[in-house]
Amino acid sequence: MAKEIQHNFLSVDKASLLKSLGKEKLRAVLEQMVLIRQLETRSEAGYQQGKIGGFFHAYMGQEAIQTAAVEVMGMHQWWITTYRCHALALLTGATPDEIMAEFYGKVTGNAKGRGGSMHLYTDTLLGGFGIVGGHLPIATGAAFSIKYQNQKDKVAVCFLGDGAVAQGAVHESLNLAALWDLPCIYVVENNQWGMGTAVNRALAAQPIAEHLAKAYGLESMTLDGMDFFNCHEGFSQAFEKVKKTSRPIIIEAVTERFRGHSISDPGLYRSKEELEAAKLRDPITLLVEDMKGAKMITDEEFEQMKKAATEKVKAAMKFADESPDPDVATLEEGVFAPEDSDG
Ligand SMILES: Cc1ncc(C[n+]2csc(CCOP(=O)(O)OP(=O)(O)O)c2C)c(N)n1
Repeated sequence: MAKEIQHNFLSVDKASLLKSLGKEKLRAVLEQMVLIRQLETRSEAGYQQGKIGGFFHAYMGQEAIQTAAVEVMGMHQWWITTYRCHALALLTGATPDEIMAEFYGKVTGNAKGRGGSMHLYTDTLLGGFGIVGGHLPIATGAAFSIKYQNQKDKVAVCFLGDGAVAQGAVHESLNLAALWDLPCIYVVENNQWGMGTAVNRALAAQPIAEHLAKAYGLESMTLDGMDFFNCHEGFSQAFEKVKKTSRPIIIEAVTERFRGHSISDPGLYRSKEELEAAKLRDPITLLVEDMKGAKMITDEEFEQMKKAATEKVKAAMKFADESPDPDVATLEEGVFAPEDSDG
């Protein structure tokens, strides 16, 4: 039996954070989390109806992490993540319309219908990437460019899964970032599973961030990824530190995904009871409860918020449905392939 890992979460004064963030900001944050959830839930139905094809990896359960990160640092950093990229695309400025049209493979999509759910981009999101750990060298390069151009207020933020931690490119990236003092925040979203493999069966050394950081002489932090406030405080501290020192930092956000690895995964490796227990700490519910406690939202207002998000997503589905397919004649556009030569 793999041993249970004890996580040392950052301690946070939630009451004062609730107060300093205030009602307006927290409502906006909750609205974003609800929109991400609705977009993915409705898309699953679109998938079942055959409107959406290809891979589809839901971020459900993990919403507090990237929502807090973008809220703290603003969308104008360099952002980069895995194929589980729907939330980060929305948070960094992609519209529900263009995301949905991309899911539908339409020409109006975020990547003109060529990327699908795993490859969304914005002006500051360098992409959703399908090769596990393969995007860390890109994030590290983005941090290098920030340092090279002496951009003092900017950082690169790279999300990766627990399943990527043992990958070689991850370690080469951390080594270079530490060696060259690159302003990169590496966030391991530990959702407990790499496809069907439990993290405790895959990684020799845990807690993840503490061990990785020690190996490369860096600072680390462990966050409760289900709790928006814990994430918010952690990202605030990390952002300030990295801007001040230009040293990279490693964060582990402990979380749980509420769906299978992808839409075609029935999740037989995880018991129903385990999943139900995880859902008791749904990040949206936790935030709503905290806001209700501070009299920042009522049940009726929350219902209204959900309805408004659903309407946005339904409109996006209509837009995607009515959009044209890409023209076959454009198939070779935007594709990088060196011209064939004799040599
Ligand atoms: C280099 C590489 N190896 C294997 C795969 C197949 N694969 C796709 S996702 C995945 C699991 C990754 O899990 P994790 O990093 O924890 O991210 P999560 O899916 O949990 O967000 C694997 C092994 C891949 N895409 N790339």
